[in-house]
Amino acid sequence: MTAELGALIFDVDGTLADTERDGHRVAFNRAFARAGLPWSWGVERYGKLLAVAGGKERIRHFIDIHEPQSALPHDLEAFIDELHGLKTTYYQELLRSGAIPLRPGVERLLREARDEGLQLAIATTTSRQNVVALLESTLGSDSLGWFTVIAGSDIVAQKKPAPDAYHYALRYLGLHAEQCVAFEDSVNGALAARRARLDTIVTVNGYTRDDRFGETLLVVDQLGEPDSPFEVLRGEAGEARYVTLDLIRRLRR
Ligand code: XBP
Ligand code: MG
Repeated sequence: MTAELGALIFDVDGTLADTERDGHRVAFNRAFARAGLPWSWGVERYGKLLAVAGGKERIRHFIDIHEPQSALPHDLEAFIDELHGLKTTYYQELLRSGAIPLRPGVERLLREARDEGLQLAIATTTSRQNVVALLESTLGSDSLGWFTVIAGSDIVAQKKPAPDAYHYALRYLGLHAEQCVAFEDSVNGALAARRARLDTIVTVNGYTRDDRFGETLLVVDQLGEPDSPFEVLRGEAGEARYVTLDLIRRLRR
């Protein structure tokens, strides 16, 4: 028998909001310019760089491939830390300016889950401070209290595709994986959720539409709203036109 649904666990970047192309990418480029570096990550190049989870890891990967290290400061780790700190400042500025809304259906589903007494959690590769900035700028500061736990890169040992953020969230929720459903947008994220034995619903975005996600409950282009239905890319949603708790429960059976 399927365990009763107790919590929804959300990824952040690409899932709660389309933060990558017009958020993180733009902030990286502002940081590069500020640091006097002749680097600029275009939309397409950034899509390829997204295969590397984590902003600092992404910068290091870029350097490994494109930049002779001799041209950079000797203490590469400190250099990357500083550059990433700068990027985080620009990213949060962007969020606080209201530049990045939540994706369709996210607020509706969060509210439905709260109304039904389900717990909510976040499992992300970005930092808690970035999540706080996103939630405050979209749902208001009270919304921080909606989430039992925000499991971010600052508290777990390994970033996705490792399952650490999900394991941490599950421990905090006091629930088993069978009692929860994860929401992801990327291959690395879906893999992390699966490694934590979670059922997963994937909402793809421009960068991940053609990716293969392995075993999932459903792959859609968005959670959808009554007046703007989702497109089902993989799985069977029956008559449903947008993701609701009722649909999630049916998919889990
Ligand atoms: C996505 C990521 C992050 C962001 C950048 O995380 O891989 O690295 O691209 O954020 P998720 P940072 O989808 O799991 O939330 O620069 O803070 O790493
Ligand atoms: Mg993501």
